[in-house]
Amino acid sequence: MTMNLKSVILFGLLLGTAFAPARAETPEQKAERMEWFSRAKLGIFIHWGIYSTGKTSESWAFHNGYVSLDDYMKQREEFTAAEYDPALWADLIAQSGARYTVITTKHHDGFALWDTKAGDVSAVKSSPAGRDVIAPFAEEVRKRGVRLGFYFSLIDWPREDYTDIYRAGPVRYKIADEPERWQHFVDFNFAQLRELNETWKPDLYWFDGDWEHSAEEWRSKEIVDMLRSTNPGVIVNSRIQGYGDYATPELGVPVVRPESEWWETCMTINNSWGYRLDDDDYKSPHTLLCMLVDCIGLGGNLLLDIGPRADGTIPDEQVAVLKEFGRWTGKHAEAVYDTRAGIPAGHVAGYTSLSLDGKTLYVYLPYRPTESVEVKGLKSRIARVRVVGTDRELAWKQYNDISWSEVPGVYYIDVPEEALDEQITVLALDMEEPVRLYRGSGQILSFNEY
Ligand code: H79
Repeated sequence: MTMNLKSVILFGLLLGTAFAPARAETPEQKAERMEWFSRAKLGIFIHWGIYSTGKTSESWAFHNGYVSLDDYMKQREEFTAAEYDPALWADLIAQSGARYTVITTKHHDGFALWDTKAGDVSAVKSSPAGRDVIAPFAEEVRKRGVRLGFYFSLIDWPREDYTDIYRAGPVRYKIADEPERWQHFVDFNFAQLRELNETWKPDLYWFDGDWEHSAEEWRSKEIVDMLRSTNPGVIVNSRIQGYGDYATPELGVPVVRPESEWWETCMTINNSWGYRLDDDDYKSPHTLLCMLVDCIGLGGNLLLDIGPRADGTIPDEQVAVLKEFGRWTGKHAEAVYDTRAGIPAGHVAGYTSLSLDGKTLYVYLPYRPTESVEVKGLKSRIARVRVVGTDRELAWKQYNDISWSEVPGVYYIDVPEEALDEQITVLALDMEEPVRLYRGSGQILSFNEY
């Protein structure tokens, strides 16, 4: 039988459909899936585990040889969760203005905070807490409309079937020599992730430790496909060797906008991820709020970390920061959520963002201005200047608005003392049209050119 061109094409199409992988997402579909994340701006990260005794760092303490694995793991005897009040945690998170939270379900030490059936090391089986501490947290968080994220370490250093090349001392084994041993570990990781995914269908996964293995070794693509198969809207951070949705710069706000449209800076509240007895070097609410508006202005989110103690109490300093975040984000909600990246640096001294329609320029002032705030290079005319979170309007003047020059006049906005917020004052510059900027180096007149 001969096939004409039409039937060859038809046959090819049928074959293609049958064997094509799950259809790739269009950019529009991804944007829709990322929508809540884009508007969230603030998330609260929680590092809680057996290291929350405050005596060692999370996992790295034994990995780097500061304590033995045995001594490190002994801390599990102090993981009581005796004062753990998940409703209070969720209240604090919701009150801070965060729209999502990410909790460590398991760090690199392998201690699982939920009732895993896949392994023996968990809050239920190996600590005096004797219960699943993720379940009630998930419930309380969702009751308050806050999105739920799970931190999950791909690495599980203590396990005998795990291996990596960065360990001090001899490598446990090579995957090429013992592929079944590695497969055993991969099966374990899949089993734990399946439990988390099927029980809670979290809104986000925050993987960590991907640098120790390739996508092929972790089976990154299969992990993400597996999670999506029953939890299609889930968002995945970048630390899964190329299969994530958004970038995760750690401990530093970028200086220029990251290439990735979606990103989040994760940040410690002092100098540690987990609770530490010897770290009282807390960043001030002002410093941390500056980081938040810096992220907002560059089009990203801030994931601010707290470290509760092993008994479940949250140190007063951390509570105070969350409360002050709540006051500030509540008052300035208009300039926090539903904004997009601002204008480039150089137009005004301060961080900036834009309303989604581009017609309001938000200027965040991390200082107390003297007399006025200067805004230059703004071609769109200002119609009104408001102090966000108050009913105050501000007067301004414009100088050098010259008819023959393409350089727009410079605005000087009066900011009286009474208008100031204790932390960061936000001005809303309502414009007659979406923002247009002058980005030149000044008009040079032909008759005085040098
Ligand atoms: O959970 C917290 C930390 O324990 C964990 N991520 C946060 C959220 C973390 N700690 N360090 N890191 C992530 C990055 C570590 C990178 C390094 Fe390396 C590992 C530097 C040295 C070993 C990668 C691998 C770069 C060089 C070798």
